[in-house]
Amino acid sequence: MKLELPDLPFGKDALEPHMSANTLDFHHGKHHNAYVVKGNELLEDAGLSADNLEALVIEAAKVGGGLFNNVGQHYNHSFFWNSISANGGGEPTGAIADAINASFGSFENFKKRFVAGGVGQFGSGWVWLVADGDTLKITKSANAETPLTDGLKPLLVCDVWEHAYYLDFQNRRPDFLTSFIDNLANWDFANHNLG
Ligand code: MN3
Repeated sequence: MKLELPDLPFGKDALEPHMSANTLDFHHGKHHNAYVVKGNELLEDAGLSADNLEALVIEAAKVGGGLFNNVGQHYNHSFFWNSISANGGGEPTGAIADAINASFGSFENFKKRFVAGGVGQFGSGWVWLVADGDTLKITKSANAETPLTDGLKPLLVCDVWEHAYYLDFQNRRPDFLTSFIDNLANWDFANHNLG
């Protein structure tokens, strides 16, 4: 299968001032696009048989190297665009709210731990809300790594590579993560993933 750059599920300026059109121009138009182009180059000779993206990520992880890095980054970014919304942020409702309270005690405690997870990811990577069976957990992953390959179900992700926030927040990664939870987190998507 070939990788395809998805359209953003919102207007490029719809997330202002929390995530600028300038950031999205670079992040989606340059960074994500580069993973798609390079990933397709490497997939041509890789002989992988997966016919959906999740299965392709798991197959590519067995190969590793540049192939996994580009396929993994395509999956992670596609998931990230759906994890943010102009109507997002604040406290969730529905099943995800109940699951967060059951696993973390309170939304405030979840938020504290999610922000700490993203801050604590040394260098480039991602912080995830995942389901491990009936329990929700916060995990972090380096570079292109993804909880999919650990048998966990991703529910929501925040990109903590510097390219995700530097134009809007400079070095203030904690502020970016707090803003992600307060203003952008797409709880409808998390509810959908929780199933
Ligand atoms: Mn990124």
